[in-house]
Amino acid sequence: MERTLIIVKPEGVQRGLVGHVLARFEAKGFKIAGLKLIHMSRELAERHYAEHQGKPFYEGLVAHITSSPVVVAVLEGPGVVATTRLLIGPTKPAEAPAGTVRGDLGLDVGLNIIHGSDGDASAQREIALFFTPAEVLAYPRAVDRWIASA
Ligand code: D4T
Repeated sequence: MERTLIIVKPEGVQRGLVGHVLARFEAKGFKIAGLKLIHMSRELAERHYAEHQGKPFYEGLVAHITSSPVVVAVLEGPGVVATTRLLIGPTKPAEAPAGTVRGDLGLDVGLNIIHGSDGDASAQREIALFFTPAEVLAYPRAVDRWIASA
C-alpha cells in the first residue's frame, strides 16, 4: 500500500495544531501507520533537507526545524502521496487556497505548518530517515475492505 511522510513542523506543535492537522488526514480516510514526537538533530535535518543545501533559506530552514519538537507521521492509503500534497497546499501559505492546511493555518513560507513528501521516491527515502521498519505498523481497519474494493 502507498505511504507518505508528513511532519507537523515546530510552529504546528507550538501552536497546538497537532491534533487538528492529523485529524484532517484521518478524516480523509488515510491510515496512520507510524507516529512520533521527536526533536530533530541537525544531522537528521541536514539529511532531510539535503536537496535545499546552498539555497538562501537553507540555514534558516535547518535552524527552525531543529528548534523545537516536531511530529512525524507515516500515512497510508491509495494515492496518499499526491492527495496529501493537495490537502497541504502550495509552499507559500499566501498562495494556498482555503481548505488546505497551509491556506487555513499558515501565514509565512518559513512557518508553513507541515511538510509532506513530494513523490513516491522521496516518500520512501523520508520514511526510512525517520522510522525503522518495525515502527511502521501494518494493521487492519474495517474500512480498508471497502477502500480495497472501491
Ligand atoms: P516541504 O518540503 O516542507 O513540504 O515544502 P514544499 O515541498 O512545499 O516546498 P520546498 O520543498 O520548496 O521547500 C521546503 C521548505 O523550505 C521552506 N522555504 C521554502 C522557505 O523557508 N523559503 C523559501 O523561499 C522556500 C521556497 C518551506 C518549505
